[in-house]
Amino acid sequence: MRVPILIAVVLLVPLLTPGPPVAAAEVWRTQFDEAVYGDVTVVGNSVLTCPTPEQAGPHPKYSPKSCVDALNRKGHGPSALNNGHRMSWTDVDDDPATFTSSSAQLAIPAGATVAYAKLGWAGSATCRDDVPPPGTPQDPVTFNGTRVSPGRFVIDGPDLSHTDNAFYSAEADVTRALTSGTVTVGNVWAPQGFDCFGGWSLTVVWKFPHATAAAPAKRHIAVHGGHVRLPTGKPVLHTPIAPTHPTGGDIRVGLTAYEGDWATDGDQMLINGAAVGGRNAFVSSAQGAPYPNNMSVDARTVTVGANVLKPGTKSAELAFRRDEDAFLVQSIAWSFPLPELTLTVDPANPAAHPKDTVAQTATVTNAGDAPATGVTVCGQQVGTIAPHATATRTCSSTAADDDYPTTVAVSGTSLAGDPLAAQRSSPVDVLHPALRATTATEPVTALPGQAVKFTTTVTNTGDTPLYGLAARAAAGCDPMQGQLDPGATSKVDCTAPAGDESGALTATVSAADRIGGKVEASASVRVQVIYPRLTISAVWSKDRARDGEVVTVTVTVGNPSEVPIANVQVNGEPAACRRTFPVLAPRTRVTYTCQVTAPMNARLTVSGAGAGGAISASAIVRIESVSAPLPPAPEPPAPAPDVPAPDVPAPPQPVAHVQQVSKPAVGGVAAIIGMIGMVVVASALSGLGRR
Ligand SMILES: [Ca+2]
Ligand SMILES: [Ca+2]
Ligand SMILES: [Ca+2]
Ligand SMILES: [Ca+2]
Repeated sequence: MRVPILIAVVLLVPLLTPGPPVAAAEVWRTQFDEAVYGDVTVVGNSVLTCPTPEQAGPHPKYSPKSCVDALNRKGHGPSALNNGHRMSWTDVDDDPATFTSSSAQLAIPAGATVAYAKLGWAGSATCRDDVPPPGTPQDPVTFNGTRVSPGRFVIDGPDLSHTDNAFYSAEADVTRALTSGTVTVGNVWAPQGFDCFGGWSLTVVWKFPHATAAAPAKRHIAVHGGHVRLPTGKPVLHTPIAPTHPTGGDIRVGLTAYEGDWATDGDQMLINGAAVGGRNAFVSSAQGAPYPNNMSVDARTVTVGANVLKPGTKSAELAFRRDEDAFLVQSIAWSFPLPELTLTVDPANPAAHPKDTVAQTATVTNAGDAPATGVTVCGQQVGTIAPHATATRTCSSTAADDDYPTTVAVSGTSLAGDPLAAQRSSPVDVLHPALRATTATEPVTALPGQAVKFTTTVTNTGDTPLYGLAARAAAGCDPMQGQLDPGATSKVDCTAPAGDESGALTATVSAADRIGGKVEASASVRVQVIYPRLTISAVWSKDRARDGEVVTVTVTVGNPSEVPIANVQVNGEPAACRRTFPVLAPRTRVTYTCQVTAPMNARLTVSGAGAGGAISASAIVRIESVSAPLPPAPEPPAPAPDVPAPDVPAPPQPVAHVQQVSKPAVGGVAAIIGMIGMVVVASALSGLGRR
């Protein structure tokens, strides 16, 4: 395609490229160079397409249909090239001010932000039988309706052969203007005519602030821009490019090029001599464009095998070869995978007792798409972890005396020597389980062998909840609650039999903390074993009386024990001395008199109700007849044990017989239990003597 080329290299925005103009080709400018939790996306579209039959005019050399077929990768030869058709503008926006426009769909993960976005566009400066649009190639384009001027503009120099058209290219940073979704670019300057092209691409680096499902590991993104022209006179072009960051994983390369013809092959892109994309690398295939061959722009990402770049190398040689085709390369965006070690520990919050061995399972995952090597975790060698593979080790430490943090650390390197590290600190809860048990400080009174129910108060005096609380005592305890938190208190009732003598009854409570640390506490209640007793004594005013003479007898009934005794009955003879008292309070006695008729020789018996006769005592009343022979002088009366002198005046000349109190028989204990706890004031009942 013979075209006079008179347009000089033009550089706009000198701030970006200070100094004298550089040669149009062989220069890559690094525009973005950062490891991010993200990746690079490239989309684009053409602004020229096949002519309608009207646009093609009468008797076209190749039918417009053959052009449309080529859009869908059908056909071959000149009829499948833009070279054979009067390429015409597309204009999809509703803006009459734009003469060209087209759209592409940009999809970046939800929640990602744009780290960098550049809009590139290019077109034929001239082409055969062209009808140029208004303005000039360096005029602003519209980007989603907003005018965007070239940040950098390049146009081919005059050194092209007569078989090449001049191309221009332009780029602008649109990071701030970019939104996800449909991208529409208008007014890309391109003439209509044979072999004309025009199109645009958008190179977007998206990222998250931290690892996410969409970006589980960082990738090193390096975006380079240029105007790398491979005209018909140049079969191969070598361009060094840096930086690179290969780490042994598959690499993605985002590419933007123009005027690569699908129907002419033999064109290659080579990285360090290895061909990427086969023998027809430039085919005007753009991500986001509706046709597989848009006849203007290559804008897409390709995957490059891990062995193409040696891990650790900082630069590469990018080469372009051509046979039939000729093209312009504008952008190379590397996306190098980086290994990334992530660490989880289980348990995440260990618990231990002082000096215990604390064991945690460390799970190390390489979240990246490149291998991690020389991996060690808590001092243990793991070696290489392949992309997305996992290794586990058990990490152990000795527990301190109190809560402390423990840290598991993992380290390694990428095949490029990048240090990798992760660590996880876990608070170790050092448990000090402790339990305190108390009972009432007041002693309990009980009969010998009596089942005594007593309450034990249990307090968790440690720093960790206790579980499985259980109490035990000689005759059993109630069930307890399942959990007792630190500082909390619980009560439990237990039963144990009193012995024959006063002593202690003990309950023991056991529990365990959440890692099985057992604790136990005991508490005892003092038991005063009591024996109910009754006493009775009788004195009479004269020992000898005439038959039929009335003699006064003074009877004293006492309860010398520590418990009230109910339903106290004085029975027997003489009948006049019988009495009933509802209760006799502890350590009280009552005294009363009765009139009996001489002579008398009888026995009075006192018993406690419910005792079944088990508590009893008796006293003899004997008054001789004056006609009877005089008996020997009686012994002087002796006071009943534990019974103080009565309040009533002592009868004159007392002559009495005092019966010793008796202990209750064992069989009577149960019946006496019911008396315990009753408090009765004897005087309120009888008005008789009390002390
Ligand atoms: Ca062409
Ligand atoms: Ca328009
Ligand atoms: Ca090609
Ligand atoms: Ca071409």
